[in-house]
Amino acid sequence: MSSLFPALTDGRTDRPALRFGDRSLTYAELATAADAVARRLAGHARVAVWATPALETAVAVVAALRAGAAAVPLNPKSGEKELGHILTDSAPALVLAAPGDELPSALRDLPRVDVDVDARATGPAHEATDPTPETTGSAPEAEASDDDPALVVYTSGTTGPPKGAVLPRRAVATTLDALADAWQWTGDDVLVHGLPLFHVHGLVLGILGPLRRGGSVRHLGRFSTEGVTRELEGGATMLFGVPTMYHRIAEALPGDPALAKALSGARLLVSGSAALPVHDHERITSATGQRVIERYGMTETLMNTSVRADGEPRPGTVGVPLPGVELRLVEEDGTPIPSYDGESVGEIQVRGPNLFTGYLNRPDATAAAFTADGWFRTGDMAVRDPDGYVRIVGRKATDLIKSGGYKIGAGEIENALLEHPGVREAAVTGEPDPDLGERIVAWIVPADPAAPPTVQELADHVASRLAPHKRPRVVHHLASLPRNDMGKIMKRALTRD
Ligand code: MCA
Ligand code: AMP
Repeated sequence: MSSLFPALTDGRTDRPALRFGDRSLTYAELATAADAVARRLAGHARVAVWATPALETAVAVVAALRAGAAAVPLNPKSGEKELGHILTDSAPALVLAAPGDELPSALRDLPRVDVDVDARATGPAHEATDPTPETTGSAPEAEASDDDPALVVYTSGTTGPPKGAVLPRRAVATTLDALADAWQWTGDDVLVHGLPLFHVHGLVLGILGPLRRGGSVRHLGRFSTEGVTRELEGGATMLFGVPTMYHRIAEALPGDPALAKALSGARLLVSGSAALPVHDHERITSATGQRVIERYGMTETLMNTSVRADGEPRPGTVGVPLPGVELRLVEEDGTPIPSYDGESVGEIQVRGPNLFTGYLNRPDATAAAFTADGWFRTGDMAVRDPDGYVRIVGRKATDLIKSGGYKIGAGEIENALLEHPGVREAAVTGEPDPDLGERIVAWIVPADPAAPPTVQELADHVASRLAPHKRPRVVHHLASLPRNDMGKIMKRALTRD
C-alpha cells in the first residue's frame, strides 16, 4: 500500500510534526528518529510500546508502522494482572520505551529497545539490550500490505480480560482519510489534546491523524484547561477530547475568559468516546460561540459517524456515516430497520474498510462479533433522524461501563474484587456521574461483616491489579446479593437502600 505518512518523505520535511511540552520534532527529525528505531524492528511481527504521554511513544509507533510490525500500546498504569494478560496474549518480540523509563517486572524479561528521539541520520539509536543486530537501509514500509496489522489495541468486554483488537493498516488509513473529508482536516491544522496514547482516540486520531495529514500535534502530557488555552492561543486549530474534558471546560468557562476566547478562535472542537451531554454542548456554545462536533467510533471499528464540519451541528447526535462506512440499525432478531423516523430504536451494525480483522487469539469472540454477512455488532442502540443523523440512545450490555471515556467491563472488576480476601461476593454497576459520565459502583458482601474492606482498600486493590481508571469510586456493603432462581445476580435490583 502507499505510505501511511507521506509527509515524512515528501520533501517539505522542515515542518513541525510533534510537540510534547518543550520537546518537538519536525517531519525530518521524526523520519530520522523513527527509522533508526524501525531498522531494529525488521522481521518482528509485534512489538509492545510503553505508551506514556511522551514524544517517545509517538516515535515508537511510527517506527513500528514503518517497519511493518504491529504496535501493542501498553497503558503505563496497567496493574500486574492486566499487564500480564496483555503480554501473554500478544507475545510481543520486544518492548519500546523511552530511555530512563522504569518498566515493571513483567516487562523485564522482554528485550528492550530505547527510543532515542535525538537520533541523527548518522547516529544509531541507543539501546539497552538490542535484540537484533543493526542493519542499514530505509525501513521497509512499502513492503507492508493493506491487510497487515498496524496495531493491537486492548479493549474490555462485559466479562473476562480485555481482548486485543487487531487493526489493519487499511483501517487506520481509511478512517483517518474519512475524517479528513468530514472535518476538512488538512496539513495546516494544528491539533491539541491531552488524551492517553494507549487507546484509539489519543493514538490513532490524536497522533497518527495529524501525521497522516502532514499537520502537527501538540500533546499536553496531561489534560488541563490552562494547557488548552495556551495552545489554542498559540496557533492550535483543533481540539480533541472525551466528554469529561469538555465537561471540565464547560465548568471552567464562566470564570475563565481566556479559555472562552481561545476556544472561540479554534477551527474545530471534537468530542468522542462517550456521549457529550446536551447541557455541556449548550454551555460551551453560549460561552464561546463554538459548536462541539461529535463523532462515534469503537476500538474495533475505528470511526463510523461524525457531524461534518460543513454540516448542520446537532447536539445529542453523532452525525452521519463517514465515507465508506455502511451503517444499519437492526431489531433484536437481526431484521434491518428501514425507518429514518427519529424513533425506531435498533442496534447499530457497521461494515466497511475501517473495521478490525478480529480479536487476537479469540476466534470465538471474533465470530460472535460479526453477522454471517460481515456486519459488526456494535452493541450500541440508536435511532436515525430523517436526514440520516444518528442518535445513540443506549447500550445493549448493562455490564459495560463508560467512565471518563474509558470502556470498562463489570465482570473484569468483579473478578478482581473477588480476589480480595475481604470480599465474599461482588457485583459491579455503573451510575451517572456529572464529570465521568458514569462512575463504577461495587456492591460487595464482605467476608467478615464486622470488618468490611474500605473503599480505599478496594480501589487500591483494583488499581494495582487492573488499572486506576477501573477502580470503584463507591462501595456498598450488603448481607447478600439479590439473585434469581437460577442463582444469577439481579443487577437491576441493586439499589442504595
Ligand atoms: C487515583 N489514582 C490512583 C488511585 N486513585 N492510582 C492508583 N491507585 C489508586 N487507588 C490516580 C490515577 O491514576 C490518576 O493518576 C489520578 O489519580 C486521577 O485519577 P482519575 O480521577 O481516575 O483521573 P482523572 O484525572 O479524573 O481523569 C479524567 C480523564 C481520564 C483525564 C478524562 O478519564 C482520561 O484521560 N480519559 C480518556 C479516556 C480515553 O482516551 N478513552 C478512549 C477510549 P495521574 O494523576 O498520574 O494521572 S474509547 C476509544 O478510543 C474509541 C475508539 C472512541 O470512540 O474514542
Ligand atoms: P471503546 O470500546 O473504548 O473503543 O469505546 C467504544 C464505545 O464508546 C462505543 O461502542 C460507544 O458506546 C461509545 N462512544 C464512542 N463515541 C461516542 C459518542 N460520540 N457518543 C456516544 N457514545 C460513544
